[in-house]
Amino acid sequence: MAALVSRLVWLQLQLLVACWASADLPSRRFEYKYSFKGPQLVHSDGTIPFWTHAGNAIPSADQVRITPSLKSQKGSVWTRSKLSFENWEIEVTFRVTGRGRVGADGLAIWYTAGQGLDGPVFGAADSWNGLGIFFDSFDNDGKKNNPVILVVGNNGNQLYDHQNDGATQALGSCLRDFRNKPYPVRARIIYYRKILTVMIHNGFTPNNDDYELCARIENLSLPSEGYFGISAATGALADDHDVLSFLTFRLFEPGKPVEPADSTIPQEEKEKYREEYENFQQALDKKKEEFQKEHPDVQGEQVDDMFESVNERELRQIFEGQNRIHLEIKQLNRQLDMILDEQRKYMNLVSEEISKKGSNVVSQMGQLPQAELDNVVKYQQEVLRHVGELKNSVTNALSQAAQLPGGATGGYEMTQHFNDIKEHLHVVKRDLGALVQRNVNIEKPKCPELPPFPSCLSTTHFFMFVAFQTVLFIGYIMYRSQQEAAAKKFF
Ligand code: MAN
Ligand code: CA
Ligand code: CA
Repeated sequence: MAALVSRLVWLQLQLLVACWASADLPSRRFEYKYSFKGPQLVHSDGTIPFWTHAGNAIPSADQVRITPSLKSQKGSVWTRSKLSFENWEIEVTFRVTGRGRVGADGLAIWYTAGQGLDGPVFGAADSWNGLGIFFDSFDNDGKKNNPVILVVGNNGNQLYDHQNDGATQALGSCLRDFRNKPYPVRARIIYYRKILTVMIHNGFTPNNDDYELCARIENLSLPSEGYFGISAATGALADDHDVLSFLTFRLFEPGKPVEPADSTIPQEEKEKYREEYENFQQALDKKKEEFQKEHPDVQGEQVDDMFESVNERELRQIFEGQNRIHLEIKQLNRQLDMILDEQRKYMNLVSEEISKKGSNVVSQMGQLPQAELDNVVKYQQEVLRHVGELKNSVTNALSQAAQLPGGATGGYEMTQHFNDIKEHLHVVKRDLGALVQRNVNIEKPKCPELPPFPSCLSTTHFFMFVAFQTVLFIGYIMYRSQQEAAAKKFF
């Protein structure tokens, strides 16, 4: 009993400690405007969304080669806009690779008041205002203390001592060999409550948790607004300096609510829409330029107005077309529902009559064998099943039409949806064809007169009606697609 009580107390204590520890942890929010990562890191024109690159940097789909392993190269990548987060965390994943036992010169991660697009400090500007974290591969001062990781602050007035590997200028450092590792190396840099913490994942494992502390600097004041950047350089010796991802998170004090950003939309979706929007804008700008070239007399603002209205008209047309399709499919669905209902009533009547008149009907049917009677019933059931399938198919088409994107969210997706609807209608048509074929093929037993039925839609009329509707609808869809295509060509 005593053991149980002490165990309970121990558990409660642990829980308290855990609560207290987690209460002190900041919450983080991913900031896509200050981040990049594969697998679609670049736009089709080779630029990185929200970032600028300079010098010998080569962005590609899954990484940015800040420098290739050629002599005297310099490259850098900078956020296009300044950020003003009081607290932040970044996670940079990179590889430094070279064939030599010794490589050069290294890579730097920056948070500075201005973009240091070019310069002598690992490919970026000297006299920076802010923070530089240097992954210095080459031992310029010959003290056998490289590769090394240095944290160097600057208020905009200091020049970096490259010849001495900044030996007297570092706020903190750690010796780490980050070259030629089996997995990418990762740096996690946290700036929280004026404390800078640099954690390094040495790239020996793919494991997410293998970070080690490199440096911790307290009371560090950084510019309230700044750019993130990453740069690299080579000299007489050279390495490839490749950055796979740069992820930025804004940190929020515990208890303080995370500002409601547009975070309810998944990141990939936002990226996709943004990219589509940017592509759309680019195409529009190009058209405007072409138009301006052809009509130099028209004022720039007038051109803007003109193209804006074209843009809006396209959106309205897409929206209206979509609405019409939606309504037409709805109508078709309603009609199918009615037909299905009539068919069911008819079947019920048949079976009721048969059971009512029993042997009487069978005898009325004269020589009609039981097997053939079964055939008639089976055939009717099959008709019902097929109509049911048809209805499902139309319902699917209807739901697909309802999901059509509501704005300029991509011609490609729009075409896909239309294709899907066409596909469904194709199935409807094929089923109808098969049904009609069966109708012809089945050798109809000579039925004796059945009790009189209420006058309702005949099967042939029904098929003709549905086929007519389908053909009408397919025609309409094709007409719409052509119209859309023509509208797009206009852009
Ligand atoms: C040369 C110079 C140095 C550089 C080394 C290693 O000595 O370009 O600045 O650090 O090569 O690349
Ligand atoms: Ca060096
Ligand atoms: Ca050195």
